[in-house]
Amino acid sequence: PTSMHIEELCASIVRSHRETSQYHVEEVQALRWKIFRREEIHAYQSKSVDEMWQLCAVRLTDAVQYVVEFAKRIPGFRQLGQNDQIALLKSGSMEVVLVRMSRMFNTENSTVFFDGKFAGSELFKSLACGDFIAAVFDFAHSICALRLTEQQVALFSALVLINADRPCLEDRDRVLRVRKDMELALSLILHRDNQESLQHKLYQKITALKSLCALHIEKLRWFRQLYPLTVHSLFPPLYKELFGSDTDIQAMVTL
Ligand code: 4D8
Repeated sequence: PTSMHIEELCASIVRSHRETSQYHVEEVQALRWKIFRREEIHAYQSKSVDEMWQLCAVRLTDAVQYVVEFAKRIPGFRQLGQNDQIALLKSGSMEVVLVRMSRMFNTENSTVFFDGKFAGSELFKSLACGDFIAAVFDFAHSICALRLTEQQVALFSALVLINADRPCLEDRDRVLRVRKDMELALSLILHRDNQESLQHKLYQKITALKSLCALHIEKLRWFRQLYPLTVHSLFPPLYKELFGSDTDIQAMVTL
């Protein structure tokens, strides 16, 4: 690939990221004063475990849908086989949601934009997975500490998604070729920003993302055992297909 080609690739991925972010950085800044009041936090904390899980599953699926749209606009993604597109989204969409969460995170008071206002980790108490929520908040802090630009977030997200090491890929070589372009694009951006030292730090974050997502799946298994009917009849189909163990892919095929 020529450097011109990589320039265009960068521009295209940055555009895709911008077009598939529900909120733009300036809008998020303007929303920072919106914080849940004590009574509102109490109302979330008083929800039953299954009620709060359902709400989070719905909110999370919403965020995932934007990530799917982002993936589709990554040059080369749509040219992969359908099964490989699904395999990449199954393992990568939650990771990208967690990367995107850092854009909606306020490090000053450790709150995240959720359900219309900024919420601290205590708001998620009724999920009964405090260790997972704490780890997610820690991760958001650590990404925010890198002070990434929107361009860097865009390229890093693409790199997280296009991963040739994911299980069940049919045409690993093809994914690898797309991957190589993403790596070049990220290097180009970091070089241009004079921030080459970020490269190593970003690759380290990928390890943390992987364990967070494994923990999410583990929590879902635990929840499904306790509330199989809630998962079966009230969770969004896309959520079940992405994170559940079943191999049924109806909602994914129609993405
Ligand atoms: O732009 O789509 O509005 C988190 C979910 C973010 C999970 C969402 C969530 C986001 C993970 C709801 C539940 C990150 C934004 C809002 C909803 C990502 C936790 C908080 C998006 C960025 C902030 C703002 C709970 C949006 C981790 C885990 C899920 C369970 C089902 C228990």
